[in-house]
Amino acid sequence: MLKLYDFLMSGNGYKVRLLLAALGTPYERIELDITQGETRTQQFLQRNPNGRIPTLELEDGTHLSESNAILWYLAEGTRLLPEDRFERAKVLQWMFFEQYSHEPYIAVVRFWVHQGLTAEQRHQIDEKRRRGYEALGVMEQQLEGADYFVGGRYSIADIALYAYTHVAHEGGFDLSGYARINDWLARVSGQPNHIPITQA
Ligand SMILES: N[C@@H](CCC(=O)N[C@@H](CS)C(=O)NCC(=O)O)C(=O)O
Repeated sequence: MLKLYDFLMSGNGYKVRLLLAALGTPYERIELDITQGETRTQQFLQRNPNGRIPTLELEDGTHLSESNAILWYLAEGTRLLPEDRFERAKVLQWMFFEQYSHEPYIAVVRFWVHQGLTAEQRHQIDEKRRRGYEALGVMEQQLEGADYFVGGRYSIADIALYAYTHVAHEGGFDLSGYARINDWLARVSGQPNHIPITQA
């Protein structure tokens, strides 16, 4: 059986949980407390030298990390990853956007707020939020006349972007002015077998 090394509040971990639930794939979830350094033990570093969840252990004992790589691996051959060459590249485009222009601001601010801000973080937070709103602006624009991010269908691009967007308010982001994002969030949470981020 697949094993997922995870941390419940992590949106990166949630992406994988959301996809596994959508596909109805059974797996064992192993919770590691990242606030206690549990991904930095010698034992875990052998699974992922980068010391981070999510990390997926396959049936043959090999490991895969980086949430969007895991999504790609699990979605291959399913309705959640298009077959068309251009659409597949578009899925990658949005997943790279998520990692470079979205997650470093929206996810990081949420984690800071959750943990309690240090003096240095207090100094940086306005700029992080500004960049987060920039990413939300790009998403709002893309969703003009489109129900989903790629090819008019729900895909792992939506899963990757949903994970931290739907909890952006926990980092103090106000999504009330983003009508298309809100409609899209509702479409994603209305997908069959949807689970909340709080569900282990
Ligand atoms: N780019 C990675 C980011 C993974 C990541 O930052 N994981 C965090 C939790 S969301 C973590 O494990 N942090 C523990 C640590 O850095 O010690 C992905 O998409 O999977």
